[in-house]
Amino acid sequence: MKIGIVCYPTFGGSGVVATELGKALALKGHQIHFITYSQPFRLSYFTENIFFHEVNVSDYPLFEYQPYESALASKIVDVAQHEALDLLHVHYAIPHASAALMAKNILATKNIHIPFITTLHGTDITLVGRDPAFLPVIKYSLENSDAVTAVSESLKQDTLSIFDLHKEVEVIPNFIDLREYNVNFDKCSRHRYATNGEKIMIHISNFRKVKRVDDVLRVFDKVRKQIPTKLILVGDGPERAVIDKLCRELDTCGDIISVGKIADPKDVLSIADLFILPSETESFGLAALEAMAMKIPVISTNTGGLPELNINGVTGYMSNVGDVDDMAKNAIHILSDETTLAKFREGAYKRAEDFDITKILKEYETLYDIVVKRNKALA
Ligand code: GMT
Repeated sequence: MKIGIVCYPTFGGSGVVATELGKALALKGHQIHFITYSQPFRLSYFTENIFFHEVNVSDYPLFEYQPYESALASKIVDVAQHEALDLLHVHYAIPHASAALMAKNILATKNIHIPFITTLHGTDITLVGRDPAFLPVIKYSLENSDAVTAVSESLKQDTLSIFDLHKEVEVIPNFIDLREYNVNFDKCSRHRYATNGEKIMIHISNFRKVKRVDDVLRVFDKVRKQIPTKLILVGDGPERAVIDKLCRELDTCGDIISVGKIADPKDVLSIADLFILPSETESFGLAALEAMAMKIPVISTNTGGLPELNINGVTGYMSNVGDVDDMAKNAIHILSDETTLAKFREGAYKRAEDFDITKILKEYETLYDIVVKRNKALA
């Protein structure tokens, strides 16, 4: 099948999912065309089945805001027509679903009938999407998508209620390729970060408010008072300054290592003992799944789709949003002895097996077949 994939190419879960999906589909012989404004950050190589089409927006002096959505729709039309795409799969509703719908309508005037699938990832619904500035356009684009998928049951329910949507939303969870995690990582750097054999906690995010990175620091502060521990922060974003200030107030900066944005975090995960994700809302928590695939237990909140991933007492623990005392208590329990840690490591890995790409890829391929056949029958 020839599939166009539209996504955000920068750091963020939806771009990771879209890119890894494209790579896996290409390996299975599908021809994949990424259509986006820069090369997806996880796409470090190209194979014969992967193509990249850059969306450019001219910087006219008249524009205070660049009309990216129009440029994207035009590029989709061009690629769909000249590469003879069978299907378009857009990740993150804003503005990808409406651009895809516009492209589909334009293509129909040329007697080209191409269906599109919209995959919802989280903040496109739970934060940005519910903003009245976007809501009518997203609702209309979802209603007119040929299929809509959500990465968790929780996100599906949010979508149905926020948009009062009378349309089927299929849940296809996020995934990891376990083969990439079952390799021998060079763990020598562990001794550089934890010179005196300390435990290592890790947090990975885009440091937006919704991630509550300040709670990461508060939990860490409580844990290190009981167990010698270091904290590795991976990523960067708008909350950086808040974190820098808080670590000075708590006097924890000396035990925190900020490594910035890392395209593929497996190496740094390989030296960690515990992952922490205290988000306000989280539709799935791909970063937590990636940690679990590296046999790292997860301390998270119990919000959104996290209970569909993290199993209390097995893969880690969940607490109410903001309950840093409970999160710290649970972290200390897991880190307090090697037998407990080993048991949680095993539990985390076993759960990650449920989300292996070999299972999830089939679900996407089945949906692609259904949508393409239905579209052909209608055309
Ligand atoms: O909001 C973000 O953190 C970024 C966003 C994205 O589009 O990259 O992440 C969302 O999608 C991920 C991939 O499906 C999910 O794993 C994250 O849970 C989700 N983030 C939120 O819901 C906050």
